[in-house]
Amino acid sequence: MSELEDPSVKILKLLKRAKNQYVSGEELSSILGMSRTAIWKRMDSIKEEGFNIEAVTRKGYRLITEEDEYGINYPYGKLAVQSEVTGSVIGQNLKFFQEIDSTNKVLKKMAAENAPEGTVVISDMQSEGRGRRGKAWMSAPNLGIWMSVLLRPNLHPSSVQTLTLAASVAVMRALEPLKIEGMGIKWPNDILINGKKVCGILTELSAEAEKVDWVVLGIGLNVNHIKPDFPNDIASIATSLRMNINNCTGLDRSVIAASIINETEKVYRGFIEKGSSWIVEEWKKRNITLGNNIKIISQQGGFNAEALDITAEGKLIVKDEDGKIHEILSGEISLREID
Ligand code: BTX
Repeated sequence: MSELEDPSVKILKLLKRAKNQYVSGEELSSILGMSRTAIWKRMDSIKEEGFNIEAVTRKGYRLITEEDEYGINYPYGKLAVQSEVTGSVIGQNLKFFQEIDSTNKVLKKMAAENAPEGTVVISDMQSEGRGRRGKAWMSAPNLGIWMSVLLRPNLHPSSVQTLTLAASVAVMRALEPLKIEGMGIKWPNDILINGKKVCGILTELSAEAEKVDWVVLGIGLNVNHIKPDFPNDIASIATSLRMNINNCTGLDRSVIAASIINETEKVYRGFIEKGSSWIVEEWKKRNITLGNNIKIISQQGGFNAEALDITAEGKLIVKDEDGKIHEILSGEISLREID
């Protein structure tokens, strides 16, 4: 356990590890180096987040959990997420809100005020969740993961596109244990399940000419929605994890959010240590764009092309109908319907 960790998170980890068994106040106090009264006070903060803790004289404390076939259903909150975080940077500083305008907006402000690398903002709901070019991102309460991660990479601004790809790789890696069929990354970083969007990523940055100051990775993941939860205008293009798992009555958002945080740290380290070619390989293994006929839509209009490859910087290489090769940095692409 890291020295900097919140004692409430340490206690929660120990109670979870005990798996419904009692942990004595004495044991907690000797492991954590805190008085038994201090531990007792910390239990309140854990209970406040919705955890069911039983305290019995001479036995100690016990975390009472409910479990279904998809795992234990913990409450969704700061301590719940942090008690599943395994890395040492991302998620150590974590702000959790019930409701805010946009996690990206809040984290960008914190970044400008020198928040440390790895700071994470999560909200149960967003009143002004945003996608690219100011489009609205539906972020209703109780249903999804609306989260932003702050990075301060020592990179040239032109390399940020690779970081965007890295974020989609991290989300895919976190979701792979769910074994959902038909899930993949659409260039650059939407995650689709059988053609419908389950996750969108919005990367925003501040940079000087030669160096990035900060990057905010905003991740929106639909977790527990059923079809009527989506407004009419997106019901036919959106999906959730739950909708793609047979008989699923709901997944634990804390555990999934923490897995995304943990994988983001691993993939980010991989990028720093092994370079962008490693990210490109990881991305290619999971993409659903390359090899397809697609329509490139930009402000200048649209053209049909075949998606051939991506460059080391994450640009999409396409061949148009006249055989001309283009490298595309951003803009919107949509997969062309194939009869
Ligand atoms: P995007 O511009 O690719 O997608 C936006 C489009 O996706 C919308 O115009 C709409 O058609 C559709 N859409 C809206 N809400 C949803 C949804 N919940 N599920 C599926 N499709 C939807 C993608 O932008 C990037 C989204 C990032 C969202 C995160 S949430 C945390 C962070 N904070 C914030 O304000 N944005 C990011």
